[in-house]
Amino acid sequence: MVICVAENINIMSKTIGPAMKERNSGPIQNMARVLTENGADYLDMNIGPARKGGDEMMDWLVRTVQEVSDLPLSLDTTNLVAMEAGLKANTKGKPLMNSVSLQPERLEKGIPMVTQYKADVIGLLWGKEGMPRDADERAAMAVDFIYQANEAGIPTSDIWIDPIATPICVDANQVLSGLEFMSMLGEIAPEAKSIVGLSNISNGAPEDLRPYLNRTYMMMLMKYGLYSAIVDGYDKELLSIAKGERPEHVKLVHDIMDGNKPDPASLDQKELEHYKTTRVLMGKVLYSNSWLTT
Ligand code: THG
Repeated sequence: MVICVAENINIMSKTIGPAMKERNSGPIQNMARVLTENGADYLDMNIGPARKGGDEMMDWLVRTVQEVSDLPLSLDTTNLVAMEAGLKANTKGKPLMNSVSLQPERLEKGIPMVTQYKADVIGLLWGKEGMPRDADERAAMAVDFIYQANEAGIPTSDIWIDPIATPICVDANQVLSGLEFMSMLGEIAPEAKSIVGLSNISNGAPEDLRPYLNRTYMMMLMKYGLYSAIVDGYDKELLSIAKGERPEHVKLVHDIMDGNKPDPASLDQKELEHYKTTRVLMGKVLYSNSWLTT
């Protein structure tokens, strides 16, 4: 079972963005209802950087969504004033702060908020010099984050480490090192949780093909005990996989990762899609928009 944080209530969305700005609750509440029905475990409240008025927007958004859904919320903003407004407005279970990075100023202000509001926190592996370059840098940053949080009294089990997924069409090596890091996290900090933004991986790919990358990528991460994922809450197939309802396909993907090459002629359509997509995400085949058909 992978905990699913639905990403769809976000300010970048063509329908939700304007609704947030106009404080038009209808489209947002409709979406929150559907995501809840679809089986999401958390709803991400993504208001972006929201430099001006972010606190009012987050406060309004949290109240609006809580009127129609009992799901716990993930508060997604880099604006810590807005973050605090969301934590104050929250009434539905333990909230998830999305996120606190390793940038010194964000750590300093973000960590005390985690303890004050008894929240869970996403430890985003983004530091002074930006994004980690490989698995070892991610490991070092994860250790650093957990250490500093523990010092402030936050138990490791309240920390969800996010190695930051990047688009496959931009850098296949980053996808590989993210996976490699995930294989290490269980040994580095067995009590820490993990979270990965699956849609990041398919950013830039044709819209109709994105789900193939997101789904197979999640199956690959499941090999290393992925705890949670930020997902497209309209992708019901993805939610089924997360709930453990596609064990044969997951096994196939893990076998391929272990180097056991199935005979492509023996695979049905869906298995073949997972096979091809796994090979692309493993860096064995160069990504192109026609990876499924060639
Ligand atoms: N880690 C953490 N938080 C995150 C991310 C992460 N928050 C933001 C992001 N990544 C996850 N959320 C989204 C939200 C939308 C999309 C991708 C990731 C997306 N949207 C479509 C697009 O841009 O084409 C369509 C938007 C729409 O119209 O709804 O792809 O990695 N901790």
